[in-house]
Amino acid sequence: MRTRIKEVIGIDWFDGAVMNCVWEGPRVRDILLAAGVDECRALHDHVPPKHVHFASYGGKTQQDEWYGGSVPFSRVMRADMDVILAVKMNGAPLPARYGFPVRAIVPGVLGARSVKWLDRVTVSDKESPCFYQQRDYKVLPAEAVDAETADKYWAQCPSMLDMPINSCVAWPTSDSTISLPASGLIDVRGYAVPQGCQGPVVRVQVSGDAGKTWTDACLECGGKDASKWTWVLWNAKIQMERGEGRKIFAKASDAGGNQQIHERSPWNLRGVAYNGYEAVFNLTIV
Ligand SMILES: Nc1nc2c(c(=O)[nH]1)N[C@H]1C(S)=C(S)[C@@H](COP(=O)(O)O)O[C@H]1N2
Ligand SMILES: [Mo]
Repeated sequence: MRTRIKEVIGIDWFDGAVMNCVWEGPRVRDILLAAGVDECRALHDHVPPKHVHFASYGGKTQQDEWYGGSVPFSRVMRADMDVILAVKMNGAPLPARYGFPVRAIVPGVLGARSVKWLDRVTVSDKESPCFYQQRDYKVLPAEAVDAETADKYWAQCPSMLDMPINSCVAWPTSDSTISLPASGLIDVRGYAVPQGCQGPVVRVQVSGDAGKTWTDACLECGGKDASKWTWVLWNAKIQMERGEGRKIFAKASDAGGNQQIHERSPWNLRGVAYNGYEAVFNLTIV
């Protein structure tokens, strides 16, 4: 958002803020049931639980005394949402920096809710009071242009949960120069992720002529047989012409019928939830 539209308050993630690996651990649902949180009773309670908080009181964070986040209780209690407390990553104990000994994993949801170094789970009628739930990770309206004008919107805007459908081109890269092969076809490779829990990605279309024509990419792993949570890696050969300032568009669709719809997403102050399909820009082809 900063690179393509205008300045934001946020870190430059570029195309790399994504995690795809094998997580293992019990469902939070089963832990809550074992702890006596009864789904039926919960539904009829005077103050029904609405949120499940994950917290790590191990140390201060930049903006708060601890780190925490919450997700809807109804999501956690659905076995098919796979909200787990992970104790293994890719078959081995969690590495320290990824949350050893235990962390929450909320697939399909922004990473901020997957609390690392977890030491408390709380069922509550309110969202987590942590700074990162209340005053961060929200898509603010365009009127919020700096910290001051944003102030009144934090309480009004919903906390982010499901991430939007997205695709990224890993090769070729923006601002680079490549030579056109004799075939006239450029090899393009990337990944795509579905919207929240509505995966898998079922189609990726690529354009080398600013959207006039689209070519279907080949889904290398994943496709309709993929788990709904995983990314798909894809490749395509597309016709492009020599010249400067060339662009590549990549547009994903998922099983839930979601598709990237904007060339560039509408701007927001924190620069979050960007999923424009303009994937490569300022490419020189010689
Ligand atoms: N305890 C703790 N958990 C945390 C954070 C943190 O600062 N402290 N950062 C969150 C954010 S914002 C993200 S994006 C993910 C990053 O997870 P990763 O390190 O496995 O990529 O961890 C989440 N869990
Ligand atoms: Mo994050």
